[in-house]
Order: sequence, then C-alpha cells, then structure tokens
Amino acid sequence: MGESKLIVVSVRLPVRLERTGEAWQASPSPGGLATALRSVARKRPFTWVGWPGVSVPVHLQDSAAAALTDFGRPVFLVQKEFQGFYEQFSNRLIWPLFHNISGRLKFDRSAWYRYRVVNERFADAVLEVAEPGDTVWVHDYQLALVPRLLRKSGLECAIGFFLHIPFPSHEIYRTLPAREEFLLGMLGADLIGFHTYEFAQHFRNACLRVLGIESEREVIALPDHLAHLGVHPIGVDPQEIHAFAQLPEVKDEFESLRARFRTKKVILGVDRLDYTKGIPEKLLAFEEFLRRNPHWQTKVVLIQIAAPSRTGVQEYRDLKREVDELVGRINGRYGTFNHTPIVYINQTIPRTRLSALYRLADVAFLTPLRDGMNLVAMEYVAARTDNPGTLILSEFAGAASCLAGARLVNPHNIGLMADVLADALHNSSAVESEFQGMRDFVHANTSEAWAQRFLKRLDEFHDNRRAGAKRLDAVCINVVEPQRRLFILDYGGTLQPHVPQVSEAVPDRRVRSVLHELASLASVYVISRRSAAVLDRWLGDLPIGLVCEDGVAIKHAGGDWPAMPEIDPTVLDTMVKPVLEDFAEHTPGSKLVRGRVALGWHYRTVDPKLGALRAKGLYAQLEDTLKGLPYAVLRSNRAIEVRPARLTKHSVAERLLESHADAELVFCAGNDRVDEGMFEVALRSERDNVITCFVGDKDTIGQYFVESPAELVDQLETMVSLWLEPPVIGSELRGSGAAPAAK
Ligand code: ADQ
Repeated sequence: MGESKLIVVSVRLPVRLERTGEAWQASPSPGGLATALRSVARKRPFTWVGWPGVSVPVHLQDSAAAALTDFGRPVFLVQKEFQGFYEQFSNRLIWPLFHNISGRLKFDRSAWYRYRVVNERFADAVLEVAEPGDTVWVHDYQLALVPRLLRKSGLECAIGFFLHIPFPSHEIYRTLPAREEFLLGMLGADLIGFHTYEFAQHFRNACLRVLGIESEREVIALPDHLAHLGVHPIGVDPQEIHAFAQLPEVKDEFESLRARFRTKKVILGVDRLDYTKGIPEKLLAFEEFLRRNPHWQTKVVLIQIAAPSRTGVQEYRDLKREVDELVGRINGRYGTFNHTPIVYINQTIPRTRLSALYRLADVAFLTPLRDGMNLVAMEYVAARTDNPGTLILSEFAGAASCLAGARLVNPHNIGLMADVLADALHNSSAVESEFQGMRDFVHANTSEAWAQRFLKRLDEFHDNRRAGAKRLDAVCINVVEPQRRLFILDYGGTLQPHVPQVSEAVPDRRVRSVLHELASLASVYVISRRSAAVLDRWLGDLPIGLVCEDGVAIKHAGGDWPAMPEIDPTVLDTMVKPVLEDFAEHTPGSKLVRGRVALGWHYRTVDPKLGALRAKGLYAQLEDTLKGLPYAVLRSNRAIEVRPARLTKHSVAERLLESHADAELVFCAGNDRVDEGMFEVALRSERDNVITCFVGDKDTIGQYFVESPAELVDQLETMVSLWLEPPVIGSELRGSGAAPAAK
C-alpha cells in the first residue's frame, strides 16, 4: 500500500470547466480552500471530490471526467438535482436558518430528498477513490450527511468535517424538520471543526436537546466512535496578499486611487451580495452618519464592492434591488457635482485589486448580521503592513472572537454604527499596538496553518480511536453454530419504539411474529416495565418467558407467574423519598414516580441541561445514602430509580444465566444504561458466544449496536432465517455448516 492520501470533499471542485463543441477544457479556479490546502497537497497524495460547476450531459461525462483528471473526481449533477440539493435545501433553508435569518422555513420534502440523494452520490464518489488508511475531509453544510454515509459503509479512514458557516443556537436549530438526520450526518466524523467556541457549544447543545446525547467537554460519544468537536478558526494567506501589493500594476492602481481620494477619508466594504452580510444596514448607518455629521459629507467616501452571488435565488435578486435603491437614494441626497458619497461596484473584482483597496482604506466597515468567520476582515488586517487602519466589525462575525483590536458593533443598531463610524474618522490614527495584535494573529493563523492543524488533530484522534461497538449484522457474526441459545430482550425502546401512551406500546405484528419464530429456536425472555397483567395481554400467548416491572418477577415459557414479592417500604419512604422530594422541588418539570417496589425521580420534561446536572448530583447522593444496603440506584433514560437489588434487570440476567447454564449463545439487547447492567452480566459469564446489542445512537458498552427497534427486528429475522436455512459449508459465513438447532 502506498502513502495514505488526503481526499477533500467540497461542493465545488476548484476548477473552471468550459465546453467547446464536444470537447472540454479545465483550468484552475483556486478559492480560499485550495490555497489553504496547497502545502498539505505538496506533502502527500491528494484527491479532490466535487461538482465541476457546470451541467454536463450524460453522454459527455466521460470526456469531461478525463479533462478533470488532474483536478479530482467529479460528481456530475443534473439541473433538477442541483436545484433541489443546492439552491433549495442548502441555500434557501440551511443557509438562512444557520445565519439566524428569521422568516418562514421553506422546507420542501422533495428538496430534502434531493439533498440526501446528492449526498449519497458524493459519498459513493469518495468510496470509489478511498483506500483503508486514507484521510477524508468533508466541507460544509451542503454535504452534512456525507460523514455518516462514509462511516456506515465501513470505510476504514479518518473522517473530518468542517462547517464554514455558523451553527445556530438550539432554539433555532430545533425548527429544522430534518434535524436528527442532519446532526447524525455530521456526527459520522471523527473530528467536526467550527470557527468559534460558541458554534461548537451550540452544536453540543443541539446533540443534547435533539438527540438526547449528554456529552463531556468536546466529545460526543456514539456507539461506534467518538466525534470530537474542535475550534479551528480559518485564516488567510498574508504572504500572498503582501505579494499582490508588490505587483507593479497593483502599485500603480494604489497610487492612482490615492491621488483620486487625496482629500478624503476612505471607508471600504467588500462582501458577497448576500443578505447575511448586512449591506443594507451598513448603507443605512453610513446615511445616518452623513446626516448627523454634515461637515463630513464631502470629505468621506464609502467604496462598497459587492460580488454578485446566487443570482438565481429570489431573495438575492430582492437584495440587489434594495441595495441599488439605497445607494441611489443616499448618493442622490448627499452627492454633489464633485462628490459621490458611495462608490458602488456590483462585481467580482480581481483579488490583486482588492489588495490595493485594502491598503487605501482608512476604515474597513464589515457589518454581517451573522458570519462564520469573515475573511475580508483578516485580509484587511494582513494587507496593512505599513500603517494600521481601523477595522469596524460586526460582533456577530466569527472573526470578532479572534480579532481583539477591532471595533465591534451590533449591525442592527444603525445609530450606534453611525457614531462608531464618526468616532473612527475623528480619531483615525489607529492604535498601532492594537493593530499589531491582530496582525500577529493573522500571521500565526494562516489558512495553511489552519488546514495543517485540523488534519493533525484528525489523524491523532483517528490513531487513538477506541474500538467502538460494531453495527449488528446477523450475517457476519457467528450465530449459526451454537445450538443452545438464550435471548434476553428488553421491550420498550428495544423491540418496540418508545411511545408516550401505554395503550400505543402494544407489540406490532412483526415483533410478535419474530418472537414466535425465535422461540422455536431459542429460550427467549422479554423484559418490560409493564405489569404482569399487561404483558400477559400483549405476549402471554407466545411460548416465551416474560419479566415484569423491570425485574420484579419472571414467568418461564409455558409456566405461571410466581407470587409477586412484597417489600418493606421503610428504606424507600424514610431514606429515599425525602431526597427525591427535595430534588423534585428544586427542579421544575421533574417528578416522583412510585412503583410497587421502586421509587423514581423522572426528569423527562426538565430542561435537558439542568436535568443532566441534577441527575448527576442526585445519583451521587443516593449512592452515598444507601451505601451497604441491598438497594440499587439505577440511571436510565432521564430517570433515576431506587429498588431492591434483587429485583433489578441485572439480577434477572444473573438468574437467567444460572438457569440456562448450558446456553452456548447468549444474546442480550437493550436501549439504556440499566440494560447495560445486563450486558455486563452477560459479558462476565464467559460463555463462548455472547452478543450484546444496544439500540440507539448513544455511547454503549455493548459490542454491537443497531439504530432502531426496527433494525433490531430485521436482524432477529435474519438470524431466524439463517438458523432455518443454514448456509452451506464453504460459503463466506463464519461458523457455517451447523445443522438447524433444537432449543
Ligand atoms: P463567504 O460567505 O464567501 O464564506 P467571506 O469569509 O467573507 O465569506 O469570504 C469571501 C471571500 O470572497 C474573501 O476572500 C473576499 O476577498 C472575497 N470577495 C468578497 N467580495 C469580493 C468581490 N467583490 N470581488 C472579489 N472577491 C471578493 C464562507 C462563510 C464565511 C467564512 C468562509 C471561510 O460564509 O463566514 O469565513 O466561508 O470559511
């Protein structure tokens, strides 16, 4: 195997693809990401996966791919896909939502469908070029599902994901209809990078509130791996910006601009024409500044460069009209024969030219309503090598958390921005020491350093990865050979999804049928929170064992329930109840729940953050209070419960293992921490074949996991069919060739 390669996946390949007749020509079109990856790409084999930026008819895709060989692996999209995936779902839903732009969500199911399909296409393209040991780095919100798709495929690579835009607070994120799948998509990565600590915390919070995953610091634990969260603010390339400034044509341009604006102060705005960039707010603030400061009216000019962007989207066309009108109004009101207050250029201009403008401007005025980072702020700092300037920057740009010498403004406060502008122009000799601090940051945190640091951390995490649970796949595990089998299956959340109403928790036809079939091949026990009477009604006609009230009594297949145990309530009433009452009183939304043998504190409707915090404290206190007594303190899904230790699932598992001492295969499935107590017992039993399977997306001590009860039922069905029709000797299956077994 050769040296491992880096595969970068982004929506666009850094290329311009042009067609002449049936032939294609590709030329580089480097953006910020390509620049950032330059030095990394020199050091190791490198491939880029992305869309080449134009629609390519199917019959010409081979020739286009050939023209693109040196640039990467193209993913071709037809117009419909592009429209749904890119324009609709990515740019009309995720983009405004993640930038806190309120308004009605435009969730369109067909666009979401396209988004998923296109993400699958990107993942497939990666799988075609990836080899074990490679590193895959996926970029941005358009491809959020790719990390998980790659992980699910079993790819043995380090997977990184970087979000270039903000991650919103959970109140906003929760409104996204596809919120679970989108989060889980990103969580497929080993390392998820954000520009700021705030965005990373928002993401962590969303994992807690949307998926119910509690996390420690910057690690989200999933069944099969750890997803680390990293704060990696992107940078620019100061050397390149400096080199631009040395070009003769740039020097000439700078001199001619300086001569033209000799008697004036220059304020500069450079933005994509995007509604998140706060261009109307900036223009209104400039207008207000002129109104409040008449003496500046002919002595200051605002140069606003606005690169056309997403012109196919209605919101962007509306913005263009709004900006055109504002510029017209302000220039009409404050312009003279010799002076135009706003020089407005609605074009993408060469970056060399931008560097001349950065050098010219006394003030850079950048007022995004929300921005992942804002590279223009950094480019401005990097360009001002000889004299400092004033950077007025929105506090809602990620860059505000890195550039300590900037004057921060709230872009929604027009009057305040006008005052800050006036102050900046009055005191235009910017403080050199403050500016130097920003220069130091920009030089230390270049785009190349950003890429190198991210990849270094990604490789470290991947090298130190723990062996997580594997996805349960009945075909690949050795379920065929053992002949005596014991199945211990939790019910709610494991065989059947959790539902709020008991009446809806009735087992469906598939569950009953698979239990029935399984019972002819194994000893099967179903453990549930429900009473003996309910379990009898639901499952009593099947030839299986039942365990009621989470461990209170066992009824063996074909037998009767034993007498239900009576317990002395003294400990629960005198030692446990007062503690739980105290916690319930101080934790709004939580409550005490009394069972026949147990006392619980439930916090399902408590704010998840508060609930997790209190649960930790309560657990520790109860453990301490009950030390040495035969009681168990159990943490389950958003509940803490105390019950006699002999009436727990843990003790049921011990008894079942004892009474089935000859079982060669023990299969145990559950969906919360209490069920993991059963896993421990099964794993400690040292049988030859123990399979513990967790249902859900949280961290587990189980060896295997499935995502949902439906997936578990699928796998149980597969096991049954493997036993009924065992594979022939010599097939790929391990443990094949066993005869169908009797129980
Ligand atoms: P963008 O939203 O594109 O990027 P930004 O960070 O400001 O925003 O980068 C824009 C780039 O385009 C800059 O390099 C700038 O020089 C250039 N540019 C802007 N206007 C131009 C014009 N008229 N002509 C030529 N060039 C122009 C997304 C996120 C950001 C995040 C970046 C990088 O929205 O928040 O900083 O990715 O992660």
